[in-house]
Amino acid sequence: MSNNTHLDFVKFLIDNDNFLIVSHESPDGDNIGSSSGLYYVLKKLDKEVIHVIDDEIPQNLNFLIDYKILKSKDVDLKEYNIISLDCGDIKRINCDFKLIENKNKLLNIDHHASNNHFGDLNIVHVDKSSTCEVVYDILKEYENFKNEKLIDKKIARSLYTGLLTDTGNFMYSNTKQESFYMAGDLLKRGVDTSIIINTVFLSNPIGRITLIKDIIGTLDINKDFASILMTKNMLEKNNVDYKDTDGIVNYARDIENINVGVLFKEKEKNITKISLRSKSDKYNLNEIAKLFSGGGHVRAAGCTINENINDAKKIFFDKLKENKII
Ligand SMILES: [Mn+2]
Repeated sequence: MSNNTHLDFVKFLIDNDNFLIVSHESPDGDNIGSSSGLYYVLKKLDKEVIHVIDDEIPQNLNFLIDYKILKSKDVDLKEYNIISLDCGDIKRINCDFKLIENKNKLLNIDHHASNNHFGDLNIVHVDKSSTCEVVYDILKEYENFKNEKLIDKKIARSLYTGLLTDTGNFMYSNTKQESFYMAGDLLKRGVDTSIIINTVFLSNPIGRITLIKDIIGTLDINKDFASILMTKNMLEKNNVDYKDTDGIVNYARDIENINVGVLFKEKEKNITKISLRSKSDKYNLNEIAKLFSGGGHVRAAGCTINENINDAKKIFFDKLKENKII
């Protein structure tokens, strides 16, 4: 599968006027960071741009958005190009499929190993830490091509946030030399890192902490897999929204002698979402997630099993045993 060049994308942005930015369901820092960053870029270039998310945005990422995010049903556009960010699979794009059908061109910018180049233009770099890093590279290409500055403080803040969240604050193995160069360059452009750190990581509502306490109570060890469960009842009891549960799977992963953390999330009575996180390359989580029609990266992936949470857990581990993975 071949990629378009960054310059192809830059020229497309210059030559076209109407854009619709979309990303994956359950928005995370890289999703909101890359989408809002590119939104501010397109506004700055005097393009018509709207940002569509049919999901809810996590409370700790709201500070990145100073405009109105639309729902698919509110979109009334005749001619537009869709830019899909951080989305490994066209089916995971979080908007009405009719919007995708009626587009002019679909541009696919991503870093997921599972990405099958579903766009008319594809810039997919699986070696990059985050979609924010891919967007940053494209914007640098724009700056070189036009010989003008584009990335300002606000754009830099969005991109820095996604870089931080997808690298686990530069902790994960996807953190490369280029990630630090990018961080350094964004600092030079005026990013206030303390606001980002405080807002994204150091301002947990108390309910999230009591929720984590309940979730950790379900800890179950299976060889070097540690699994935890999150039920709708726990969310209601602790007054936490499903959208504000990103990162909780790490508590299962970050245990001595454990390689993989698994969080089973009761989305609906018979819809269980599964988050997988690993701290080594012993298992390829992208391949494990694919067994259940999901995907992602080697060390971070997700999938869905349409069963109740306890059955989903059994089905998951039975399948791993069946495939001689554990
Ligand atoms: Mn990402």
